[in-house]
Amino acid sequence: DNIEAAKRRAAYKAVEDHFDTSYRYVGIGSGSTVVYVVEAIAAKGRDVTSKIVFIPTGDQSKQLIIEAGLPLGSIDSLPPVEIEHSKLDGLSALQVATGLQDLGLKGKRQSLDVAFDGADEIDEELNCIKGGGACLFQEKLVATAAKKFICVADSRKLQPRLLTKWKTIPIEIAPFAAPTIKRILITLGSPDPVIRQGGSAKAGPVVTDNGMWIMDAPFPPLLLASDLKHGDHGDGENGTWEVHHLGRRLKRIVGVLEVGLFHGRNGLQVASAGEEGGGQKP
Ligand code: DER
Repeated sequence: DNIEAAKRRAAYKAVEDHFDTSYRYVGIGSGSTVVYVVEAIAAKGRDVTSKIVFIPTGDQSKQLIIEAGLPLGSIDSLPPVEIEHSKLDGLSALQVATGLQDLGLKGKRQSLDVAFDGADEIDEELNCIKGGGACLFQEKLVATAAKKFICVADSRKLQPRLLTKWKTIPIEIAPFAAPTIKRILITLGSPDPVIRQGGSAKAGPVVTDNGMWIMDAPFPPLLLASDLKHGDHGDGENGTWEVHHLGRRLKRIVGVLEVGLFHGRNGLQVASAGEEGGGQKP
């Protein structure tokens, strides 16, 4: 039908524009759209794909890579980065960790050449809500480990601001902390956070690939640059500022593993600080 056709077109375009045969490590996301990304890459033939390691973002993504005959890697098998210990002489932990002292390693934070993934909602600044498929932790781990994060989505996902059509922020949490996290989210203005249930697929909560639960927290729509006087927060695209700071506030709740807010172009710089996924044109 035309939605599947739109997903496929978006996926083939993303691969055409952002996949390069010189790449060595490629992240593969989760969901139904990324299936077409794998199809488009596999179509390039084994002489291309056999030289590349494909990094999954969960069990579905892993199956996708295996079934497409692509070489399977894993995020914990990537080459390590080394630091010359002499560079730390006389510096405090805070000075090095906050980059006050450039260790010349920033460019080495991303070990993947590119990561392709879907999203549940995207705004015009390429901020995304992710986690509809309950894979957001490994998706963000891989997205922030990639030099380029390509979000692939059909036009249904594009909204003027986040939380327009997709009403909740998926949050991956430690099951034991669920009541406490729910209480805190309510005090932060989320009217009715719910633990995602398996429904007919599984009695009780959905258990993620990491043995965690998903709490879906409804919030009012996020703001965009157009909602605020430019520069209110003094760092360019305000919408991204909103997403970034809401994401960090939610991430700080004890028991939260990861939050399903990825932020856009601005985020690319922040992503290089290893905080959140950045985004390229879908
Ligand atoms: O969980 C996620 O963020 C996935 O990327 C997913 O929600 C996208 O799913 P779709 O491609 O099937 O719409």
